[in-house]
Amino acid sequence: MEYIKYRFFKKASKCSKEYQRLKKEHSNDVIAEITLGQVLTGMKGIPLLVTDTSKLDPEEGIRFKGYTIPELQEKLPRMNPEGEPLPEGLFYLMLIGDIPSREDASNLSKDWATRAHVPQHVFDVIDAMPKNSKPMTQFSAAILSMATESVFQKAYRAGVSKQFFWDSTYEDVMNLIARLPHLAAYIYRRNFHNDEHIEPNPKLDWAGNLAHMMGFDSEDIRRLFRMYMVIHADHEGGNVTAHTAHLVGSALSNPYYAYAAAMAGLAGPLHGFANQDVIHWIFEMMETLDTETPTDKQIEEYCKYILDEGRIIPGYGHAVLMKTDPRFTAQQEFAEKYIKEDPIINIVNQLYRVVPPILSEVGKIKNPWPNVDAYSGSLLYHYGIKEYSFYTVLFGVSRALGVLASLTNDRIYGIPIERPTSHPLEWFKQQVDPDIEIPQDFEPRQSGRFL
Ligand code: AMX
Repeated sequence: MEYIKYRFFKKASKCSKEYQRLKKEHSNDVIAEITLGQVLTGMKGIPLLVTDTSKLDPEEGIRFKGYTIPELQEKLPRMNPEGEPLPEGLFYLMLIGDIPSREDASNLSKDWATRAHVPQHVFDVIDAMPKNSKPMTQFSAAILSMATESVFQKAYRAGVSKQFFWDSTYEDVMNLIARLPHLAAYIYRRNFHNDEHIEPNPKLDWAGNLAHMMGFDSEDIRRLFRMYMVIHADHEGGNVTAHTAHLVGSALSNPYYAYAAAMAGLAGPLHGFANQDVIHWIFEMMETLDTETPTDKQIEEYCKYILDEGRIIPGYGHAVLMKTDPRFTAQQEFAEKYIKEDPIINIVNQLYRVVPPILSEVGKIKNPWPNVDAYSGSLLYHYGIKEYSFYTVLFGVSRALGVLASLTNDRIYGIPIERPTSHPLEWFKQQVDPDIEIPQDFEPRQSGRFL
């Protein structure tokens, strides 16, 4: 067993024993109460999932294994001293729980390079789709079609014991992460560069190789990609992508199935689609206002018009966060450090001044502050990746790091199939107002009686 896998096994099997002990000794202890409001607003704030890779604090933002983004920028290994941390280092941290050495990160790069071969039939599946298929449609279909390679599925069919499920899951997870850059770059070159594909360079790091296969070889873009891949990698377990992968994985579907399903969730406008939607929205605003340099007043009026139309302002608000997203701040600092002047970045900064007071006035919006997506598109656009319908695919490549590290944990912990209980709306009415009149044809069912 190679040493990173062995280190994971040693660390995770201790946690697995603790998981099983808690289950055995404390299953009947009450840990939380839930309100009807939480049920009716998307299960917000109910502690329902075990996720060890990262934790989101509403005021402070994300911590990966306890480390904030600025702490990671200081501690994680880099390619060169003035550059950005390597996503390989963050994956190691999320998987094993310790800050890796430069050598550990570099060994992960090499390991992924040896696993990066994408079978031809996956490219054939992509090529069979019309060119106007959305990049996220092609990306999730390609991941699904790669399930032919699942080591877990073969091990399961061969009758491997439950206690070893983590082993073949680990292999799938490493293979899948290793192949995502090639898939993403293939879709990018297919849609936007006349199918002129670029072979991987196994000597490059994971993010650098993705940039290379997309056709970008400058150190500036490699630095941007390393930063982008680190800050988008995980956002605890309840977001749509992470929760979907966990849910589908809990049925013992193989990691390719679980991640393809998660990518269908990431493609939604309230989630990862915002990564591309922000730039689309800015262009739509410039076109409507008939100017590339709108004033604060014009932006304010446009935002009010959008809200009056019952539409959302993408890149603003969050289901958990209540402050400016530290991932937004990390990107803003990146821009301040490396980019002198850019018209779209100027507008993004202008929106940061103008939008929060307007959203605050609406009242019902819990968080008027920007999230990660408010900035990311402007950086990609600045460096020449102007095809914004592709941006969510980059988000998907990055998010695999956290979500698939979690899936490997799920398998070593032996987390069971997820199966919450549902009730008709009338049942909920009864819980809060028992005197309410029940419709004649309504027969309540006992909770948890049927699978
Ligand atoms: N623009 C307009 N309306 C907004 C809004 C925004 N940016 N943010 C929230 N609202 C509205 C909601 O649509 C909801 O309206 P409703 O009661 O009429 O249905 C109301 O305000 C209350 O919403 P909330 O409790 O503050 O947020 P939520 O948990 O329901 O939704 C989120 C969170 C992110 C989906 C929402 O803020 C939003 O739609 N933001 C814009 C899209 C976006 O940027 N998504 C990316 C999030 C980060 C990510 O996953 N990548």
